[in-house]
Amino acid sequence: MERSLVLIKPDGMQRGLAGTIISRLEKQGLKLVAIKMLKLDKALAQRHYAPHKDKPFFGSLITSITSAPIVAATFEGEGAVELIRKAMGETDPTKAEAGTIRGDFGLDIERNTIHGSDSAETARREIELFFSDDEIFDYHRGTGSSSY
Ligand code: IDP
Ligand code: MG
Repeated sequence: MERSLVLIKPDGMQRGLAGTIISRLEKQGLKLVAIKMLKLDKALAQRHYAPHKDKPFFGSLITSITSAPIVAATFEGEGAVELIRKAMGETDPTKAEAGTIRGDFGLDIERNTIHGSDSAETARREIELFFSDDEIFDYHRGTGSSSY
């Protein structure tokens, strides 16, 4: 089953959106299998965003993601990566469609409230950075369909 890493970024936390964002993804049928609150240190932030290390915004990205506590979560489900990317909307909230998390709540590209893995392979790398195996839970969740 596919997994994806979600982070509620400091701007999302400051605006009290952690519950709302987690709730949207849960209601979409994705299964929450790990969750924690933490303040990223520079080393973890740099590892997480390593693919962007040569980008001009890397410095400010590290400064902002380490500026305040965040919520990290792992969701599981068929097509979890793509479903979450769709629910997030475009990176730039001004381009994200209404009804998406960034379209509804994002302020600008640096304050776009949420991180979600961009591929199943990226997700594996990112989840390992944030969660140990015993922090990721295996349990049954109904699909919410008529099988109730
Ligand atoms: P994503 O979060 O939609 O996957 P990425 O391209 O992976 O977007 O970029 C990671 C994060 O870096 C973005 O969420 C955003 O906060 C920040 N970022 C991306 N592009 C820019 C930019 O052009 N200027 C400033 N920050 C940016
Ligand atoms: Mg990305």
